[in-house]
Amino acid sequence: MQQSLSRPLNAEDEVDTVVSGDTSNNTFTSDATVSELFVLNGGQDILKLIQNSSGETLVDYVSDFKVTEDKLDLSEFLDSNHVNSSNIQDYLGVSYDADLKTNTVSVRTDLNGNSKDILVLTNQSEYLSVQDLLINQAVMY
Ligand SMILES: [Ca+2]
Ligand SMILES: [Ca+2]
Repeated sequence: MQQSLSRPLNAEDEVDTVVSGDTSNNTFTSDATVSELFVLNGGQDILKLIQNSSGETLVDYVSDFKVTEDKLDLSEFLDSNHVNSSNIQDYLGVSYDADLKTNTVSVRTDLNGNSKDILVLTNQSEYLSVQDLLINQAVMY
């Protein structure tokens, strides 16, 4: 039997809570103090990520994000006074892990600061670049 090297990340092992949508369009708002797994279950869904007053947020996960259908509302992290379509690549990053099948979204709140991971998209068959997110208008800020 052929052994697969791939070991997709099972986000249920990583989180405190699983939040499930239905097949219609859902809007989810993350709790900054809880690591959550969002299961979108189809439809055109929006996930708004929140940070608490001290700027902390626990990493959340989405098991079935589709860039052509779903949107991430990152307006709490990307200040529209500073961030625009020409410089968003300086503030937003995505890294792909081909073994875990994850795209990890990170943000930088100011250009001198370190970037921090805020969201892990699991079950991702390929790398999703910031450009891919922007072309599909999948990021709100
Ligand atoms: Ca959360
Ligand atoms: Ca849904």
